[in-house]
Amino acid sequence: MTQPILTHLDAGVLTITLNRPDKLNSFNPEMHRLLRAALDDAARNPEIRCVLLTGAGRGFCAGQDLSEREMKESDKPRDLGATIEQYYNPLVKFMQALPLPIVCAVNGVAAGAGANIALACDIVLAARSASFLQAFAKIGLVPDSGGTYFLPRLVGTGRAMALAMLAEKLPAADAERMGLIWKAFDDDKLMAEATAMCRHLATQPTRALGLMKQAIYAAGGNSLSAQLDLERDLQREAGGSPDYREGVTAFLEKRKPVFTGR
Ligand code: T3D
Repeated sequence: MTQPILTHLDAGVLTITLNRPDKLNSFNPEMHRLLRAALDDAARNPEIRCVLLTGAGRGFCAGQDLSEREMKESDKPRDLGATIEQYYNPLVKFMQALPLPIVCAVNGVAAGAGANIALACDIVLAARSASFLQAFAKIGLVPDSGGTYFLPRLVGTGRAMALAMLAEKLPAADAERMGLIWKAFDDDKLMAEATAMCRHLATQPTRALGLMKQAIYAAGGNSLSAQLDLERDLQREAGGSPDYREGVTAFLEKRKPVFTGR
C-alpha cells in the first residue's frame, strides 16, 4: 500500500513528503497520524536539525479530503469542530512550538487547510506555478488551521479578508510580492533551493533558531515591554549554550563556526 507520508533524513534535514497525489495530498486520518509521527520524530531525534515539508505530484495539499465528507440528505451535520480539535489544531500548535526550523516547499496548489499548514511553517518557498487558495468559502466553511491568524498578520486585514471571502487562487509570485511567503522559484529549481536552504539551516545554532521561533511567534500577543523581557530571558538561555561559545570563539579565531545545535 502507498504510504501517505514519506520521510527521508539526510545531512540533518528531515524531508517529509505528503504523498496522496491522486487526491492532491488532501488529509485523511492516516495522513494526519503519520505526519504527526514524523514531526514527533523530529522533536526527539537530535540528528534532525531542520524539517522540509513538501508534497508529491502536482499539488502541495488540498486540505481536508472531501470524499470523506460526502453527505446524504438524511445525514445529521457532522461536528467539524471535533476534527479540528483532534487533528488540525494540534498539528499547527506542534509545528509552531517545534524548536527547529520548518521550511515548506510548496510545489503546487495549496488549498484550504493545506494553504494554512504551509503558512504555519517558519519559511515558505513556492514553485512559480504553485498557488494559495483559501478554498473554504467555496464550500461554506471558514478558514481554519490558523488561516484567520496568519493571514492578517502576514498581509494585513484588507488582503486577508479578500483572500478569505473571494477564495481566489493567489499565484506564488503575488504571494511573494505581498509578503505571504518568503520566495518563489522556477519550478525546476524549487527543491534544489529548498534543500540547500535546509542543509544550511541544519548547520546553524539550532537551539538559538528554536528560541527565535519562540520569540517571533510570541510577539503578536505581547506588549513591547513583555517582548523585551522575553528577549532578555531567551538571550540568557542562548548565551549559556555551547553554540554561543563556539560562535564567539570562531569569530575571534577568524574561522567558520562549527555549530553542534546544542
Ligand atoms: O472537514 C473537516 O474536518 C474540517 C476541516 C476542514 C479543512 C479544509 O481543508 S476544508 C477545505 C477542503 N479543500 C477544498 O475545498 C479544496 C478542494 N479542491 C479544489 O478546490 C481543487 O481540487 C483545487 C483548486 C485544489 C485544485 O484544482 P484542480 O483543477 O487543479 O484539480 P482537481 O481536478 O480539482 O483535483 C484533482 C483531483 O484531486 C480530483 O480527483 P479526480 O477527479 O482526478 O479523481 C479531485 O477530486 C481531487 N481532490 C482535490 N482536492 C480534493 C480532492 N479530493 C478530495 N479532497 C480534496 N480536498
